[in-house]
Amino acid sequence: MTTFKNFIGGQWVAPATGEYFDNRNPADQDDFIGRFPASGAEDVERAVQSAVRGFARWKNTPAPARGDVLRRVGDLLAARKEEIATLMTREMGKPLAETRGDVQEGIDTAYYAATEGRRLFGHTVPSELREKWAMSMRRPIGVCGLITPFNFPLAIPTWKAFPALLCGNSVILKPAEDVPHTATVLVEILLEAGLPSDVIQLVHGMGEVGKAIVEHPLVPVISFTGSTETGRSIGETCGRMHKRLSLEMGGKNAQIVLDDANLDLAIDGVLWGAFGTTGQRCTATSRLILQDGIHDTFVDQLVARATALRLGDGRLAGTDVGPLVHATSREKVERYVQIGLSQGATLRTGGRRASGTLNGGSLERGFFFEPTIFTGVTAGSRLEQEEIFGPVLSVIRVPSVEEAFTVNNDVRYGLSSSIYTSNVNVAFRALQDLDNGITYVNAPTIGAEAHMPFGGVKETGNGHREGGWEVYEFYSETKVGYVDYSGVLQRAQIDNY
Ligand code: UN1
Repeated sequence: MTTFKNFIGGQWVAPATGEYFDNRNPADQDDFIGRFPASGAEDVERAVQSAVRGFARWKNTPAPARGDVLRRVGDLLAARKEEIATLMTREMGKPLAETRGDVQEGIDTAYYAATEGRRLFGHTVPSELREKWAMSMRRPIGVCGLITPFNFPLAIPTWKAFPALLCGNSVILKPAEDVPHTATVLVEILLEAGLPSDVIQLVHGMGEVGKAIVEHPLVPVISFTGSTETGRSIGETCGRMHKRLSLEMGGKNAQIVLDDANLDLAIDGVLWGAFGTTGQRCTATSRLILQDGIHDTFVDQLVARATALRLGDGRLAGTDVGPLVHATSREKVERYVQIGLSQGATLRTGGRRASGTLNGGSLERGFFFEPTIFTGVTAGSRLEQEEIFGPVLSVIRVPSVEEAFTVNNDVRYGLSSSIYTSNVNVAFRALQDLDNGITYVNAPTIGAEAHMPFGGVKETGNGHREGGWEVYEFYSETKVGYVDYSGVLQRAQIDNY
């Protein structure tokens, strides 16, 4: 039996609780990966004490040198890309092409962070007074508590950890309990690349570990990706404790297809957006808004293509769609199928657990669910409004561009949206009017690139962005410096006016 450990205080250690949880392959519950620490508040306390010491030293390491460590991390991830992709697929199910992409997103994030070590721009501006210098610079903040989800087991921890580290902070990582193996390998790589061992702490476990991190007074920065409900409660604690908080939460993303669209391209797009990662992306396409003129033809072709998707072990060539991550997420999907049926939507394909064979065994050993499409979904119904996080696509029929925009915007979330049209004016209107953090034109709702800001409006986020240049502002504090070299007292706003 493989028993894994936490990384706390510069060592791989067993949890103070003495307790563990099992990690199994969601495609085949008979495939046991290992047992991982079910840690508690005492483990978090040790991690924080060590991270505070790590911060004191790391913040004084020059940013270009911090960047050099992250460049080596990128090199090591690249060298081990195939191995990490394979263990990630075994751990959470999505096909190898997608886990390779997940590792690549981490590599991209590492190389971006490495170069940022030679930027971290401040501003120098003219002073309103003579012989006086006015400038701003970026300072690290302290210990950052990072709580990450299962769906991008490598990429999302790197989105948070690499900019946090580059800015000179120390990090406590609490990965989702579904994907502890990938996080373990990431920490091994950070250490191998030369990160001082008290600058990174890895604490495995369930929700109480995250809670202990969020509530710890010596952790001033929290970044969380997950459900809106958990994010709201983290936000309440962080508000009370004056913590800096970045939230990435739910989505109910729509792809709009207008009558003038390239339909083949739009079908490829929605299949990838809705059923890639088994619909378990914050950016997944869960609504398809079709204009009247193309509705029927589009649905017929889409249903045929979705029904032909091959479910299976993501490590095998030919698998299009892997399993859901665990039993409770499949139960949630099943509940929403019932909700859709009871609200009068028409089930066009899927709607049930998959049967058939897997590696000579049965698909029933995993949490497989057939790609599911409902048509006749009413705007405002629960199926249309609520995040499902599974392979369920709701089709809404609209008469006009205006109505398509209204339906897109009329949900509580606002992460990504997509529009297929050949009309450049309408495309630019969509960029302007769709209430989302990201809008794609003639491309699906998924596919954000690591060097661009990532995040959503309304209940998807709290105004911060991951990725790109903006995330470096989240993980650093602005400091302003004035240097008066005139040799006399100069009173701003007074002596010069
Ligand atoms: C997420 O859905 O949680 O844009 C992240 C994408 C990926 C990242 C998704 N690059 O789909």
